[in-house]
Amino acid sequence: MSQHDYDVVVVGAGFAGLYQLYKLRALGFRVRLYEAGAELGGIWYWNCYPGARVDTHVPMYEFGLEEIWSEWNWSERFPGWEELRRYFEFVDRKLDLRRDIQFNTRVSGATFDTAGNQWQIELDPGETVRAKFMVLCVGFGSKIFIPEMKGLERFEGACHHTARWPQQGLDFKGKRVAVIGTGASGVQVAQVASREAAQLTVFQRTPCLALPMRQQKLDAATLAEWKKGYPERYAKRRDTFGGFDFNLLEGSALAVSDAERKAKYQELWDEGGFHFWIGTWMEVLTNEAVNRTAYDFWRDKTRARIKDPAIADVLAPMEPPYPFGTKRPSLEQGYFEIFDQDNVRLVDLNADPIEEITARGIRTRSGEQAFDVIVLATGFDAVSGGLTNIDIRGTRGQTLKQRWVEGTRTYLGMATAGFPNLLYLYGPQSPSGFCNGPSCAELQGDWVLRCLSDLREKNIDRIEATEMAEAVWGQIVQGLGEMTLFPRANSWYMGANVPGKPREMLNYPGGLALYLQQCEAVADKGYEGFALDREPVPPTLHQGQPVFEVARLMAALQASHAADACAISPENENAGGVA
Ligand code: N01
Repeated sequence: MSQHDYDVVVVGAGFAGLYQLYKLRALGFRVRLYEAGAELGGIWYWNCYPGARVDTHVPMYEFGLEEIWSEWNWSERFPGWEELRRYFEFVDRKLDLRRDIQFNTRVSGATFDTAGNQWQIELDPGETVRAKFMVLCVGFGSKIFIPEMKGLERFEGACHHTARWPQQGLDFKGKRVAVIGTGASGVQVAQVASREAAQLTVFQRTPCLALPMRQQKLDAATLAEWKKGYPERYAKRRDTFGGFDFNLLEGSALAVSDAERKAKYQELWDEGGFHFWIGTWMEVLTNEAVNRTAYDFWRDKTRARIKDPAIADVLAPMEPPYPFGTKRPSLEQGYFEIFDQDNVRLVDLNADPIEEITARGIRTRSGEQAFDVIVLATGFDAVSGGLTNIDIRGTRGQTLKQRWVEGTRTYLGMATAGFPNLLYLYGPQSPSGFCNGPSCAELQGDWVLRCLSDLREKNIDRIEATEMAEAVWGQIVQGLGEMTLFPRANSWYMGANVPGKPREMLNYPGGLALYLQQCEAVADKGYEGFALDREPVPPTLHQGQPVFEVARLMAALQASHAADACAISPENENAGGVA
């Protein structure tokens, strides 16, 4: 081994990459982590726009490692980016991570050396290292998306994408601020700008069905009490849909009366956070009629907070702009009230589209408005973009980008045929976007650790997904996706936010629990569906228990779709569900 040969190169210093580094090192692997940013934190290094805050509650949005949570105390239930950065500094000190991390270094490309079963990895700034395995932990949002906008380069004020915000900060005080985009980032930045800016204009293309965050200050006494239950709460993550300490409701939303359903919605609403989204009945995400009851509940609650009915029609229209929950609901803290302020204006881009960006500001069909700052809260080439952004060349001379030109192809959402010894976390066709990041980092991450340890123990030098297994996995992911309402929205879950990107279900929609069962069964059966040292392990996917689970889930979803035919109507609604 030369000085620059590693057993494993990990890419990305967010939750997933840091967990890999810590655990691989403990297992005795020679490992090196490369990070494009100047510090730890992954997305929390880049996301430092005003108001950036996590939408997942404590203690789910942190490592489930006792050596960390036992000593770390958050000040809020939904921490802001500054506190998240302090958390990563603490994790670094406790786990002594940075000695194996190279910052300000982007992995720009990689080629597989078939003779040596090694990746030759190109770094920017220029250096080449070699590693037997490469584990990509680049997150779902490492490639930002900026839409084509005529004249954008001409704007003379400050213009920044939320995930490339200046590290030194940018003050809104006394300025005229434009926010384009109303996803999680847009909502958060608009809330702050409404308080600080002289004038704020929010440009909305699609309404954001945001939910109340219900922030809470935390103190040491509260946390000490909570911590008694942390082990159980962390253990529960693996049995749930979204890797949280709560789950989708058992039973059917159609089996309860209208009053009972509303009472349950109210309870979830009062809990705050994502409870109203993925703590509700699965049918909300699969059955149009049930979904409509959730939308109507959200709409009525939201409209009651907006004084001007014309603004209410744009923010919370009477008819759903898309099925509730099929675009990620942001969490808000007084978002809908800002539009009652004199310094805040809402532009409905469907009625008044942007024609061009000018040197002074933004010209829509109705005229030009001058700005000092334009905030591009326009999201990401999510889930797959961070992976295809790296020039990774496999055994067939093709890059990952070329291989996925018509849609992503993966096995278990972690490997692709033609790219041996390459594994990726939080990637396409894994629970990723539907799953809490730190939960996936650890639970999906544990599978990678087991895999690399098993290969080492058995002296296996090469692992590669087979095309057959890839095809089966693709069918499972797309099949499950078609039984939900997700394909009906133009969301990043479907790759539909980036023009020209193939439209497909990018995230495994069967839930984390089922996903982990399937991955573990594959490992238990000697990595079926993979080729080990070029020898395919015959796939028996159709025989394993987890696949029966998938079949059961598919049947439940199909039944729920059939129920659409006898949807809830005013006549049968009060009778308690489906006729
Ligand atoms: O990005 P988004 P985001 N003209 O893609 C609009 C995570 N996250 O950065 O809906 C005008 O959701 C676009 O409009 P439309 C979280 O998982 C988490 O906000 O496509 N507008 C949309 O409103 C989240 O889901 C946290 O019609 C255009 C917006 O830009 C994910 O990141 C914080 C446009 C993009 O919304 C992405 O969130 C931040 C155009 N040409 C992010 N193109 C927390 O946990 C796009 N838009 C707090």
